[in-house]
Amino acid sequence: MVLKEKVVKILKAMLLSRMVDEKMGKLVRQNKGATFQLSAAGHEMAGVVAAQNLLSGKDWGFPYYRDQPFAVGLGSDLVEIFGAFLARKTKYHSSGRMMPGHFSCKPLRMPCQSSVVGSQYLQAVGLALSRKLAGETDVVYVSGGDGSTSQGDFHEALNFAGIHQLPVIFSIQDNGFAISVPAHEQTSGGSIVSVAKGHIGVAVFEAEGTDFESVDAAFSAAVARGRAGEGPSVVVTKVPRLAAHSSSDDPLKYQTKEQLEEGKARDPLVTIKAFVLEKGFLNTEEITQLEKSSFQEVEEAAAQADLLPYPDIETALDNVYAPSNQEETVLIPLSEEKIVMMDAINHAIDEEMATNPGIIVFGQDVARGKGGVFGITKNLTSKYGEQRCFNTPLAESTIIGVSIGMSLDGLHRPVAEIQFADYLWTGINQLFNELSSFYYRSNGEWNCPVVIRMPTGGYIQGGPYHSQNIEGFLSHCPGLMIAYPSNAADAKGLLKWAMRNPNPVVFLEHKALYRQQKFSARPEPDADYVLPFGKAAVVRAGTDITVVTWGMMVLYAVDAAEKLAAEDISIEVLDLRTIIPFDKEAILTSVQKTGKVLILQEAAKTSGFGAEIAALIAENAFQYLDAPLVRIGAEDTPVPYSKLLENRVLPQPAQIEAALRKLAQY
Ligand SMILES: Cc1ncc(C[n+]2csc(CCOP(=O)(O)OP(=O)(O)O)c2C)c(N)n1
Ligand SMILES: [Mg+2]
Repeated sequence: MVLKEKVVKILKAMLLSRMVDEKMGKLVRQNKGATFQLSAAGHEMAGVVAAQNLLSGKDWGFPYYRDQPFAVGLGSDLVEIFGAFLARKTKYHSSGRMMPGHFSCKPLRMPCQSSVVGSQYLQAVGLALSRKLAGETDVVYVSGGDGSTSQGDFHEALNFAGIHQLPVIFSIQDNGFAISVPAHEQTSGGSIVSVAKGHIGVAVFEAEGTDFESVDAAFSAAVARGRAGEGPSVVVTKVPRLAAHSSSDDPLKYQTKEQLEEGKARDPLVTIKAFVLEKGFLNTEEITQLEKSSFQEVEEAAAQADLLPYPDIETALDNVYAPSNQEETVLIPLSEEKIVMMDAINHAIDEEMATNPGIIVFGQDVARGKGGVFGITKNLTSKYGEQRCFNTPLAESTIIGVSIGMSLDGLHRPVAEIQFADYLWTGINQLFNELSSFYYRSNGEWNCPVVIRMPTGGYIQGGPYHSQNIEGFLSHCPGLMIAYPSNAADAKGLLKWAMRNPNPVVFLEHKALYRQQKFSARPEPDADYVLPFGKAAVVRAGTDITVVTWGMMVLYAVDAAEKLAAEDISIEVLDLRTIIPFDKEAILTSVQKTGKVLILQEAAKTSGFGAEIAALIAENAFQYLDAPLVRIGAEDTPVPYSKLLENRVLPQPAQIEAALRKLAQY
């Protein structure tokens, strides 16, 4: 594109974005259906010039909430932008689910943005890895403010992008404030530039956000570098924030009038117009004409958006989970010989990798001969190559954030490992705030088929940090699916279903069951066997008491039931197999039959998943109960290391038997 054409396009997009902001500000002040605005005034040049250096529809963008100029510069429909601002039914930008300024548009390759400052970086990096693995030459743009660079995810993303030399352009729009916090309280040294330069393999460019040539030079160099496969870049652009942080903020609480005036003197619209005049690309009259037509365009878009319908109320419940078409298949054992659960899990992944080239395994220590600290992914690297089973840095947020990004273009299905469920917490934001709700908050536009495997559970003297059971926490996160198998056959079938379904799954694997022979080892199902989530198994039928349980506790329940059968107490053991969704019908049917129930969980008792089951029964089967329901869980303490102490805390067989006897006598 010749320079004149490019600069005029940039001026037009900058004008449009500014006028959209001004119109939105008016609508908020007039109370015209909009309650909140994040103005991008002052940031226009950084976002628009970046967009103009990309190939719209080919390259990818993760613009943050103040990067409307990027979204406009890339070609977003203004009616849709106003529609999202007014929380109307729109095709893109979430259809009333996200607050204004959260962009999402599949044709423009802009995945749905969350409100969490800084979590976009790892997702952009994951997507860039997916594109690179697929041999594509797209580049991935991701933006954020100066405040966002304080987040660990930003630094994790630079590290990962550097290791893999990914085509990512990190655009940092440095306006010197994060709401009210000034740069010197935010970043050691006052700027992220020197820190970013410390990342080997990452190029750093600095630009003045009011100087077209400086911004354009930075982005064109960064894009060229990414396109040529030379690796990631950071572009730090100094920009003024000409408006308040948001429509709820008053900058006079933390800035003087003089400081605000100083900012206004650095208006990029003034400098771009001066540049256009100086170069003779347009004369004053032509600029005025362009301003008039842009104003008209913005007014018309706002008026059209106001005619859009509101979302239908009942759609609030739609798109929590993407539909899965994987039906249950018949279990045909490969032979009579039993295999242990860890081998069943390995075989499930191996078989899916063999048939689906999109499956990529990664995590800490998972590659090559080690195959994770439990050896579950052993030899997958030698079989499928370094690109399909690789180690990640020791960073859980990276593992989950990268998984999200990798899943977004539909080419890859990450099957990631978190080394111990106890260490999920350093990555929990990417799971809880990002992965689980991607489908819902984009109103079904983007889905993330990601499986995250986690060894879990106690009884192995793992102490407080290798014994946790976290299914109760995870069950309180709409959008996630959770499996917690008790035996090899279920583990294989459930994991294969998980790897073929379109939703994010947490797959909990009890460490004490990996090699368990007596109960958990089973004849191996053949490669076609899949077990859909949400179907409990009646492990043992009975008539006097129902035990509802899952994971390792299934073994204890079956042992207790066998023992008590000799005392003429007939116990039905229900293995939930999956926590979300869980089989409500099977629980209620069994409780109706027996009239007595023990809910048995390994996790600490208070607010565990057992409490949810108790509530289900109390709400729906109270009239069938012949005794108060009983719950057993661990003590409400962390799990201590000493076997003596661990036994005191975790549920024990004698305790379970005693509770069942007491229930039988009630
Ligand atoms: C993780 C997180 N913490 C806090 C917030 C609330 N918050 C929203 S924007 C913001 C300031 C961000 O500043 P910066 O990254 O510099 O971007 P700017 O708004 O200045 O463009 C804060 C604290 C949030 N959204 N996410
Ligand atoms: Mg800022």
